[in-house]
Amino acid sequence: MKKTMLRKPKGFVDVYVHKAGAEKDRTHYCPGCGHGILHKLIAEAMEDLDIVDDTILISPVGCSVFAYYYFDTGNFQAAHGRAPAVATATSRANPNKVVISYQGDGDLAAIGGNNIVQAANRGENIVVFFVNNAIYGMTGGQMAPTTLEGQVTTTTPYGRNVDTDGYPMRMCEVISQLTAPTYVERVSLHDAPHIRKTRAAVRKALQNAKERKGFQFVEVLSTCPSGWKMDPVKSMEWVKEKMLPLYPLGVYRDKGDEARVITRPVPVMDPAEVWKKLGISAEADVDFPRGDVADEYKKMSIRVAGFGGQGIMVTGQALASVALEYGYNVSWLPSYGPEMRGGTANCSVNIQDGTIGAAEAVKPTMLLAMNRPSLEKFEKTIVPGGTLIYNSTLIDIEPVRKDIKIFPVPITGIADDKLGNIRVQSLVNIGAYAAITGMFKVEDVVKLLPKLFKGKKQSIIDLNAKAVKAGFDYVKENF
Ligand SMILES: Cc1ncc(C[n+]2csc(CCOP(=O)(O)OP(=O)(O)O)c2C)c(N)n1
Repeated sequence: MKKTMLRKPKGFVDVYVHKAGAEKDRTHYCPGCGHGILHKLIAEAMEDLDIVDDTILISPVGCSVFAYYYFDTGNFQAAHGRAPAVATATSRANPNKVVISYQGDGDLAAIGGNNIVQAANRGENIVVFFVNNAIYGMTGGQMAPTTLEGQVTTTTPYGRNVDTDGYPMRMCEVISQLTAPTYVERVSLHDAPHIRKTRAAVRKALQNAKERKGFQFVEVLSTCPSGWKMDPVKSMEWVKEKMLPLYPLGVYRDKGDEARVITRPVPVMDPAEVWKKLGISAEADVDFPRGDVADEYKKMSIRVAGFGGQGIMVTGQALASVALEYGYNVSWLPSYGPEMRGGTANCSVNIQDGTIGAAEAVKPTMLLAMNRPSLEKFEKTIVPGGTLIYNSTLIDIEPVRKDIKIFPVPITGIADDKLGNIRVQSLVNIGAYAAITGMFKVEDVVKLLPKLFKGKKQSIIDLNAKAVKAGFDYVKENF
């Protein structure tokens, strides 16, 4: 006797672990939701095409956000609407993988509208499964670009009015206007025969992807009983009666045998290769031997903050550039206020051996505050035991922290009164930093100035050399 065994397809993990300790044998989707059906069709197809271990699924924001609970594939979580961009990078870096971008209509057609059009236009080697349930499901039923005319949602309580809310967007029609896409089809999940057609479309798209045949787009008309405030059976009928006339099913593009296998150069990951192509010498121009640096200054996370025009960014860049020559790993991350000059500006610099994780100095080991608002804003963020250097020329208040080392240095005064040029404040900062941390030697910084100020007059380089020394000497003489 023939035995039928019911089991999960291999594209799914065995146990759905929703939260630590909460293992479930069912999904988080609402009863009657189309996502579960489509998930299953994809999981089965992946097993049959033998691509489970070769697939990376990008799950975006929306009800599909938890796709990683279910699929036994690689997974990246993408910001709302950005799955096609993440899929692009994933596919380019892993040209032998099948990359799936699984998106809802809010995600794909609203916030991610441009992302999807650009990825389609580039003909990325990705499969897009576009679940069109005519509503934002996850957030409780707001209007989506695909919401029907007259359809009541929480944001269109009187029904979608095309004059104020625009017309429902037909994404298959939009995507198939572009030249690059290989395969574009609209299918539906409203009854068994159509689920079978959806099954075929899913397989075709994944087969094409397995053969690296460019951009595959399958729009799946789906149900959202919770968002639509209908029971599952009524939802199925609603798709048939209301959605089908507006969103005709069928193949919108099939290049068939004409489809080209798309191969692209893999991005070069080796910096030495990139430098070679750009004609930059991979060798450091100057290689400074390190001096003795106290343990507390061996792993620096620095926030430099002040007014725009105070040399905040140059200070950060100089810190990172000099440290690089001592063989540290460095990062520099600028953050500009709305104005170029006079507004607030700050940057984060990391200097350390080993890998730098976050570039932003959220909890800095050192704050270099060039004006009062910066001190007031960032003093509290310094780690206990950290260091504060502040510009005592402009800051007329006392720092409040008692658990940090504090160095008031009249940076503006040294630059302006002593050296006669307020624009050299940045290098005064570097001198003070060198004296406090022992990380840089003044003569090394001076050696590097022609590189830091490439193309500038010798007199400017000389003045900055004086500035480094002045900052260094001030700290040495006063602390
Ligand atoms: C940047 C950003 N904006 C808004 C949200 C809120 N948000 C979460 S899901 C969602 C809509 C998702 O709708 P859709 O893509 O249609 O997927 P569905 O839930 O219907 O499957 C929104 C607006 C968010 N998470 N991130």
